[in-house]
Amino acid sequence: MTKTVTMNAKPYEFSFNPENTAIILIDMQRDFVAPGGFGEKLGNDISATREIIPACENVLKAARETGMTVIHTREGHRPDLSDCPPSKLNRGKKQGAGIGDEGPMGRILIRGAYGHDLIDELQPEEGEIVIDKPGKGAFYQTDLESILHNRGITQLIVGGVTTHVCVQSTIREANDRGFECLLLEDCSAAFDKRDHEDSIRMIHQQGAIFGWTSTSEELITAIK
Ligand code: TIU
Repeated sequence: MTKTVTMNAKPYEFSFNPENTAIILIDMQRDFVAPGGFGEKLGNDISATREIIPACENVLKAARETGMTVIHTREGHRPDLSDCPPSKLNRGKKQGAGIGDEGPMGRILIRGAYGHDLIDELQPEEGEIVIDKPGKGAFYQTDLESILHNRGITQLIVGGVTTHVCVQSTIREANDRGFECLLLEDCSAAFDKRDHEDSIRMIHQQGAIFGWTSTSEELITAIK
């Protein structure tokens, strides 16, 4: 039985048992982190989303060595777009990023397209869970909640992109379902650094209203 560990975090220390805690990396897909993808086509500078890759790699390595549950998510849709709400489709097109349109990495945000897949550096290892999600939050219309319950997971350590959209949505969904969440500040990014910083403050304000925040270094030190 692994012991409970405690790490420095905001607004106060975060204690967890690695056996009951999952690392969840949100949407580290080429469509958000590589040139020509959905994120860039929406008019964003993707450089901040690339800067977090080394820290995410370090966390994956430490989590795998510790034997923690690792979960990856991918935002995307069926090739016939039948699971994509017209509202989402229309807004993307207005911004110049049509979900399902042909892009340099295949059809944008379509399952099976090269751009939809996870970046090379953060590919899942055998046995790790990949959740394909149609929405921003990872719980909406997925089997994530039942997978977490089946594994006895009660706490989530979260990274990925973008902090203010899919990462925050997932943390809020998880919080309402009774999971304790910690955001790794240096393993998550928004296209605009202000959105990232504001998200961090929103999550840990009011005595951890949605969860805790900390860094990859604090996590790795705690689980070593
Ligand atoms: N646009 C934006 O900031 N994010 C998304 O559309 N999806 C995710 O955050 N993954």
